[in-house]
Amino acid sequence: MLIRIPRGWEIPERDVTPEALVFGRRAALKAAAGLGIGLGAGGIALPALAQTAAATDAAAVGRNPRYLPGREITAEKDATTYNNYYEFGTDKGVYRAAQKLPQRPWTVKVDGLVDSPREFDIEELLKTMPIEERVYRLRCVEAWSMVVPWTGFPISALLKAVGPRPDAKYVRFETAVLPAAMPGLRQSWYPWPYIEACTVEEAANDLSFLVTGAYGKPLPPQNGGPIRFHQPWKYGFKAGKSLVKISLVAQRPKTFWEAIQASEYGFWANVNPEVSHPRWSQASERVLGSGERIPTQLFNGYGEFVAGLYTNLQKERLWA
Ligand SMILES: Nc1nc2c(c(=O)[nH]1)N[C@H]1C(S)=C(S)[C@@H](COP(=O)(O)O)O[C@H]1N2
Ligand SMILES: [Mo]
Repeated sequence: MLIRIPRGWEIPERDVTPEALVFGRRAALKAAAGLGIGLGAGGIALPALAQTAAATDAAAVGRNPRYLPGREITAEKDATTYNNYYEFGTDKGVYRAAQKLPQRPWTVKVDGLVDSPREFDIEELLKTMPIEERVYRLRCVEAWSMVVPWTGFPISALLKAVGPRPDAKYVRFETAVLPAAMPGLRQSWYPWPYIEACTVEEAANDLSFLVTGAYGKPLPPQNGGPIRFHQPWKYGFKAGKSLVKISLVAQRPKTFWEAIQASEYGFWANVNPEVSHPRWSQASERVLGSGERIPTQLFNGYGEFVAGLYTNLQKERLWA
């Protein structure tokens, strides 16, 4: 017999509010998270509580217990002051310049091979998407790494809202181009806008996450605010920042780094310690903050969730 347990987004907001009135919303949500309320069948975090809080208080969002990092969370200061965001320049200190990126108003167009193409306001996404916290590892192709408590929602929830058509094979991510705020765009030899992509099948994997917050706060612009992508089993350059358009397409898009140097930065870019970058080893990584060197893991340690995506793709250059 199949007993149906309501999922998070099916818990009406009125069921949450009374406690919030008594203890204060934030305390109530924290307490609920601590008690494991908001955990549904199979230990999936229930996003309703989170969703209620999302717009006002990202700190109260429930942490998804399926994907724990097994490593210490990187200090917020380190994760928010050591960044790759070439639109603001090629050094790691772009957080200063990135403060000029306006975060509101912000809309994301979702178009291409979908039944209902439309433009979403960021506030609407924060209110309607199943917001939860994911503590993910991030492994940059440059062989440094960090662990960040992101908040956001699986991209599958957004795709469900627009209805990908059967001929949609790839998801293409486009970053904003705002010359007044982004001095790096003057480096005109780069193929702006920053484009990234994955397959529809990869996007359907629950790990594929649209990030709207970090460390319980709105996502800072230098980390790709107000909305960026992240697939933690791939090298960090696959995670397009400050997205303005997400398109479902039939052909594999030419991605930013592939256009610059295809021999070094391929389409799949799954983390693999045994496949060296042409110019350096990928066997280990430098931990942001401590500076410690630790071994890199296949699929950045997420193989149990994603290896199955690639069993029929052995002829592809899956790793770099
Ligand atoms: N638009 C855009 N997205 C980008 C980049 C960039 O330069 N521009 N750099 C990528 C790289 S190489 C990495 S490692 C991650 C870094 O994310 P973080 O700054 O939040 O650590 O962002 C990725 N997304
Ligand atoms: Mo990177």
